Amino acid sequence: MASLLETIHSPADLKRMNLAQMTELAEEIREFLIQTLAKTGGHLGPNLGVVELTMALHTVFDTPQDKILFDVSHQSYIHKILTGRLDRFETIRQPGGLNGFMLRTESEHDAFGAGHAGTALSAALGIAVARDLAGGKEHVIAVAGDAAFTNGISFEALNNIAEQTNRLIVVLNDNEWSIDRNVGAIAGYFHRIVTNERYKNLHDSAHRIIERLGGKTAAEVARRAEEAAKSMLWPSILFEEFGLQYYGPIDGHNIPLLVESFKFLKAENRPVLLHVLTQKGRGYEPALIGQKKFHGLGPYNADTGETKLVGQLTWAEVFANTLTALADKDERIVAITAAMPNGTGLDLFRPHHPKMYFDVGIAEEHAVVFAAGMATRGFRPVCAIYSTFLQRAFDPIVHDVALQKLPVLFCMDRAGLSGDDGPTHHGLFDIAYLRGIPEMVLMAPKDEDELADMMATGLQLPGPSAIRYPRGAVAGVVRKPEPQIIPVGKAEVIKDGFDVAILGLGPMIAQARELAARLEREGYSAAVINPRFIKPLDSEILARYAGRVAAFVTFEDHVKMGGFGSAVLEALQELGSVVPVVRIGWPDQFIEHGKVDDLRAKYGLTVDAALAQVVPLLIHRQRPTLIAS
Ligand SMILES: Cc1ncc(C[n+]2csc(CCOP(=O)(O)OP(=O)(O)O)c2C)c(N)n1
Repeated sequence: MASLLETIHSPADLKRMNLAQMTELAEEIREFLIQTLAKTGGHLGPNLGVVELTMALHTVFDTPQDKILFDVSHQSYIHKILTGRLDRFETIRQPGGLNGFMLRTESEHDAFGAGHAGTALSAALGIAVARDLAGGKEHVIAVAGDAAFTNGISFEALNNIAEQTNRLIVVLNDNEWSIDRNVGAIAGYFHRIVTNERYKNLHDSAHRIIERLGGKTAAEVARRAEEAAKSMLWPSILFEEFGLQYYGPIDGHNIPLLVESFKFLKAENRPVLLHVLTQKGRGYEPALIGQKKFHGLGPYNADTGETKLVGQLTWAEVFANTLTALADKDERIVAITAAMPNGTGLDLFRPHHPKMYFDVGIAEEHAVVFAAGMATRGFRPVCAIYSTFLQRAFDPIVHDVALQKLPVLFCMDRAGLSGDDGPTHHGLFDIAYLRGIPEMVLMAPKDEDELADMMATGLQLPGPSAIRYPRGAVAGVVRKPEPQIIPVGKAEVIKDGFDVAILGLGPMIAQARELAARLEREGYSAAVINPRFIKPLDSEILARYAGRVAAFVTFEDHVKMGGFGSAVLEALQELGSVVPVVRIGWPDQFIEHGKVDDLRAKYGLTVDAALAQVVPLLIHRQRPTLIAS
């Protein structure tokens, strides 16, 4: 580790530094991030863009008294480094280590946790109003990216800020990128401000002021920088109409300018917005060339930026290729993403059907209502939204899609534990929130071939349907040349048996097969069932096995409460069955970040755990070996 960085144990150590030291520290932080994240993976690009911005914030403001909130908070790594977590930083996103997002339980400097976009302004306003009510003096600062302003919540907050408080600082961290290029009218508006000639002139003159500062006294530096900061005032009709005084846009890599701007803004007695221009991936060529890739990634070669090739297709890729092929034959199919073309795989669909592809920005609610609108006009919209982000759109799914029986297909990637990203990103609730919605058909494929079948099936249903599938690589099974329509509500019996029936939802069919093999080695006869449908559930099959087996076992990568196992229990109860059900799934608590296999072992989502629970229930079934002896 380099020398200046080693001296940082708290923001006080940063505050002692002069400009030259801060400039050097910024470079050390960049190098440290590049080298460390090469081993751990993480959000490199966004963090390289906010090194100076975060340093300036911690120079001017005093956390934990002052509250700094980061939208999404994937760009809070420098904040973590500067607030006493440098010594643990190499554990970021590692099991038992620092979380990749802000976490209130991790540090008193983390004023508000996040992982989903668009929350910073609302939360900051809540904190500011609480301060006002308590008569406090602390400053509240919300740092939000340009793409966060494509999110409705940010605008709901903007609509409310000026009415509620006189003291709130919003920092618009504008790098023109979401994960992909930022989209929509807001992105266009920011772009017009930045490319405006008048801004350029102001910007150049401010730069000249700052550049001429070399060799001047500290007081002179401060005075001239403040002059520069004030000259950065350029009206933005949009924010002014919301009652926020707009400043900027300023160079987000110019430390004295940032520091002086914050000093100046901190004395303002009205809500303000500072528009800061930053470069995502700054200081690291591979991240500047590969903006999308370096938004967030696994380990890479620090020298070249190369990552290991996965080889095997991912679920997202199979989804996108299948959708492309289906859309080749059906011109009613449209694909919708909420700012996740890369993660959902839809960037593979886009070149084939550019007119049928829609990136609506980080706007899941809008995406779903927009899909509903298209469906009323005969289109077959496919909303590709991660399980965790679709949580945002619960009401549109109920009110706009299902209630009107509209044929929208929801393809939920990252359904199940997401691993390193942690609780903000685990997709563990979708069954619970979709299962109770009338009209909904809810499916989970055991492999990629079945994913294609389910997509084809969902796309010919008269109403809404949803498919959940996990993150990562598929198993690599042989695919049929054409997807087949699956009869709705029909499970697949993979293997018959009479002592126990094991239902493995989606790819957890692997655990079901393994449990069956283990039980058979013990002398029991185990049926393996691929449920395919969580809703409607195949109660015929359940009834058949209820009359035969001594126990059911369900495996699901979802919380147990309200999940697939619960659905099986309810169905059995309605059938009048009292056959016990061993439910294997996630407990009623938030699951930390970590490696999927480790966490499954820790929380009992294993074949061993299932075996231990089911064997006592089979006690009355005599094993063949016992009969023989
Ligand atoms: C509700 C929600 N939808 C999607 C995402 C996925 N996501 C994470 S960061 C990001 C882009 C953020 O862009 P911006 O706010 O401009 O910050 P930057 O990464 O450019 O610094 C997206 C779409 C999310 N975190 N939350």
